[in-house]
Amino acid sequence: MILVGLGSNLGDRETQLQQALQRLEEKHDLCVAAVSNIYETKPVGDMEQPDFLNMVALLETELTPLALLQQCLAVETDMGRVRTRRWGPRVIDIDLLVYHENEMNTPHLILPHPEIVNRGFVLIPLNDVAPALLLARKSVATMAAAYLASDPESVRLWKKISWDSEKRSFIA
Ligand code: PH2
Ligand code: MG
Ligand code: MG
Repeated sequence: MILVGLGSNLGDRETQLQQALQRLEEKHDLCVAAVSNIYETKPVGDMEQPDFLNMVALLETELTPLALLQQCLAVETDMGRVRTRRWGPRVIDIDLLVYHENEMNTPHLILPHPEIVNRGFVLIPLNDVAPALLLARKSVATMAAAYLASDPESVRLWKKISWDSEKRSFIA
């Protein structure tokens, strides 16, 4: 299972999420197998910025983890992302969360992403596509339920979608 998390809080957020997936599919031997619903989420870390739309996508690809990471960063740059302050607002952020059973810890990439378990804006959408996935010996479903119980406000369902693999777009 290969999973990426997407986030946007500047401009036309939904279109940018969709464009990011379209551009990932265009770039290389890669396809979007499934998507979570879209959630509107309160900013974490730096509160002085607009609310995000967040989602998670399940990918199929033969790219290595580092090659896939490069593709994600290239799409961010192509879409006009400018890195100003850490955790600041962005048109698109694409984070590699999980790459099969791969565990690695390098300066550029840590797998599985170490912050998944702390972030409602990742756990809740992840629960749509991979509820049984185990991270730190707990299932995503268990962690997502615990997160919602402790903080029901910060992540809310924004739009129910699935992925149309022929049109390469969201269907509501
Ligand atoms: N991304 C961050 C920092 N804070 N908050 C929300 N709600 N959603 C994000 O995607 C997000 C964030 C750094 O990547
Ligand atoms: Mg991020
Ligand atoms: Mg990122």
